[in-house]
This record gives sequence, C-alpha cells and structure tokens, in this order.
Amino acid sequence: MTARILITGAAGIVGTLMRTRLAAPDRTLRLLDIAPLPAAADGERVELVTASVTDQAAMEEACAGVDAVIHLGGHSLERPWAEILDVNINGTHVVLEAARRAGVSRVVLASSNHAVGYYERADGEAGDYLFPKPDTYYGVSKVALEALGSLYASRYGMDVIAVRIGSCFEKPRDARMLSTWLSPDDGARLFEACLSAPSPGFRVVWGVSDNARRWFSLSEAEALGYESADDSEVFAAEVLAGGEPDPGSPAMAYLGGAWCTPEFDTAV
Ligand code: 15L
Repeated sequence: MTARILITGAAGIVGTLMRTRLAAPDRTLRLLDIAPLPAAADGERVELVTASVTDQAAMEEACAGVDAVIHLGGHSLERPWAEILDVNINGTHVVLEAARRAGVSRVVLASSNHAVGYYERADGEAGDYLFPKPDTYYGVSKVALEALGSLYASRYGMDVIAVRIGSCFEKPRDARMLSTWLSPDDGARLFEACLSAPSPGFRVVWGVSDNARRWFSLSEAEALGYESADDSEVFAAEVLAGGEPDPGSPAMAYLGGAWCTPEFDTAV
C-alpha cells in the first residue's frame, strides 16, 4: 500500500473522483491545486496544498516525504499555445523534476486519448504505444508529458506510467464516450495498479473500462495488474435515446472525436 501520495490537480474532475476512491485507512493523500479544495471530512486523511504545478519550489516542498505522485494538474481542455506551454508542458517538467529532487521514484502521469486523437477509428482497436498523432495543442502537451516521463525514467531510473485516459466521468456523456469511458471506480483500480506494479519502468497504458464498444487496448494496463470491472453499456439506452450515432461523423470517426473538428482550432 502506497502510504503517502501527492495528487496534483486534485480539485479537477478526475482528482475529485479519485479523492474518495484512493483513500485508505493507512494512506495519506496530499491534495494540491491552485483552485480551492473542499476541507477534510471527519476522519479523512488528507493534506491540502494550494500551489501551482509551475512553481518549482512549491512542488519540491509538496513532494517531500511522499511515496508517489499522481500528476493530474493542468488544463484539461484546448487552450491557446502559451497557456498549454506554461501549465501543461512546463508544469509537467516542474513536477517530474520536483519528484526527482525529492527522491520520489514513482510518478503516474495523466496523458490523454488526445495525444493520438487524429487516428481514425477505421484503423481498428487502438493498440498500446501508438505513435503520437495529437489533435490539439492540448494533445501535443500530452505527447510532451509522455516524452518527459520517458526521459525521467531512462535517465534517472524512475518508474513513470503515462495513462492515456479516455473519458473519465461519473457516466458517459455521449455516444463516443460509450467507447472511451473510464469509470471512476476503474480509474481508481488503474491508478492502484500503476502505484503497485513492481518496477514498471516507463509505460504508456490506455485508461479505459472494458466497454462493449471499447476503442482502446487493455493489454498494457492489464500487464500492470489492472482489471476493469465496468462497462458503459449499462448507460447505452439512456445515452442513445435519440438513436445510434453516425459512424462517419467526426465525433465517431476519430479517436479524439470532435476535438478533430475546426471548432477546436485555437491557433493564435
Ligand atoms: C480529455 O483529455 C479531456 O481532459 C476531457 O475533458 C475529455 O474531453 C476527454 O479527454 C475525452 O476525450 O472525452
């Protein structure tokens, strides 16, 4: 059991979903965000830190004494390049460097399907370690995050696992998410596997539930010990009340869905 874990971006959607699910009696979660975090509940073993992932000194302090870092911090949607560069790319470097300096040997990084969003669905199930094909600046930042993780694993012998998360929400929100959904409970199972797998070195795994309509491989995640227990199909009738989706629509044709359409072009 990993005793003390730093979670960056803990006030975000995934961070909030993981806060209760990664809690354990013999574990302390150090939750970090620039946004306000709900106060500790009675008996909840958490430490709350207000800091930016771009602040090297604050991140080193936050890494002191932890056994592992789960780095979820950063913009979770497309933004102008300068913001992506600062928060997502530089922020990931700051976090990895802080972990290294603090002697934290295991870091789990939140990557995304958008690192490979421009692959077409017609190419079949998306395998592990797909070569990058980002669909946005955000996707580029996740490619950079994976590259930085690889560098820190190779150069400093750290264990770094990048999770290409599909869509981690309470429930799938649209037809595409029936394929890309990572249930919150499966997300916690996957993070636990990433925290406990013996000497994984550098890995890139898909973060997805075993959905009947799944687009992404489970192989590398399962090799770490992950076992999905959920399937989005239980929500299919509700999600598809308006009918089955057009497989040729951009939302269904690319792994990254609508992120591959002109609406997501924020080039400035
Ligand atoms: C992501 O990486 C985003 O952070 C999230 O907001 C979702 O849009 C998700 O991907 C997705 O592709 O569904």
